[in-house]
Amino acid sequence: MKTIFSPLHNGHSGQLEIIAGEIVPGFEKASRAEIIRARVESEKLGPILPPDEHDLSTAGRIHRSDYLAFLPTVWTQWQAAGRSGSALPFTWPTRGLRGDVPPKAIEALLGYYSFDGGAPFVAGTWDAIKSSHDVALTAAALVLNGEHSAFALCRPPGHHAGAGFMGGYCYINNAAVTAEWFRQNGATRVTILDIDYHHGNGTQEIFYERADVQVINLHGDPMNEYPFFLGHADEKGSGSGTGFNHNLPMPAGTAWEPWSAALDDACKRLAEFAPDIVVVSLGVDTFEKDPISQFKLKSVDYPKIGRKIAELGLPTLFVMEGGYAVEEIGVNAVGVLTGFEGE
Ligand code: SP5
Ligand code: ZN
Repeated sequence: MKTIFSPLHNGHSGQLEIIAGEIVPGFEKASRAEIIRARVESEKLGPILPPDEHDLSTAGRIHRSDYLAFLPTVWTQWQAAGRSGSALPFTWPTRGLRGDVPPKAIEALLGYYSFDGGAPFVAGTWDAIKSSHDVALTAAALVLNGEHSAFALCRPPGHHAGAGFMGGYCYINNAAVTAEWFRQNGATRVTILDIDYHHGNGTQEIFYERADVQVINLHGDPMNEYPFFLGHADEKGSGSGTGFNHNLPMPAGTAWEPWSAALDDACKRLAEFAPDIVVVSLGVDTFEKDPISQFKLKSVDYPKIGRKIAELGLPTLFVMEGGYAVEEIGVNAVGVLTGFEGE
């Protein structure tokens, strides 16, 4: 399996975040992608190739145009306002406030275009976002052109980014862009199978009214887990999309047995939909030692996930999402891929 990777992700580093009331170094750090890349090499998964440049036209079909136009300007606006550090929001237009009037000040625009304070900007952030988007589309093109699978080693991740907002370390929804691109280029039906620990709220929102892109999520129950405000089992899609969104929330402490039973269930629903292509939102923050997550999967479980997905027998694009146990992130992420390849 080929891997697409760009070193430009390294410019998106040095962020801070607030977790449990403490300011800590960001968990979504550059070493994550570097360690996965090194493991792809040492496991001899296949060639590691740079992305081709892709324009934002497909992204523009799933994201709001004002949001996409905003992203490349954030760091310049932040500097023009005389600020340094990381560009971060601190106020949001929640219930009772005007969410329909984009303000002018950059610190307010950051809140207008986000749902949490988990998507900081530094000098290299836009180039990293764009490279991650290009990585996803370049890997997607491999699959469309006949490769059975490909690995988009995306960083930053994407599945929390909605049509008009960032959050949860995500800016452009890479997996959603590839699903839309497959639809534009000959695929009739596409499934996004999201196995990141966190619910892919952005992906769900983007395709919620559509019957051509099935979205299946396995994740921590939003009653007690981030992103909290979406991801319940009763969210099944709306309008013509009714029945094409599937949420399988699970409680803290979930280990391999119940988790894999949910994956079996997901694969059954996926096979019934019979997509032309599967996009896997591949998060490995389901790992027992993940510092911000509560599932109990072990490293030996990840190849079994890959094997199970391979049994579907469908062209498959893996798009990297979360996973914060940096020491084991390469073993776990690449474990899914080698398992898929039957090793
Ligand atoms: C792509 C992705 O995986 N994004 C995840 C963003 C999670 N941000 C909020 C994390 C809150 C963690 N709270 C747990 C406290 C652990 N002591
Ligand atoms: Zn996650």
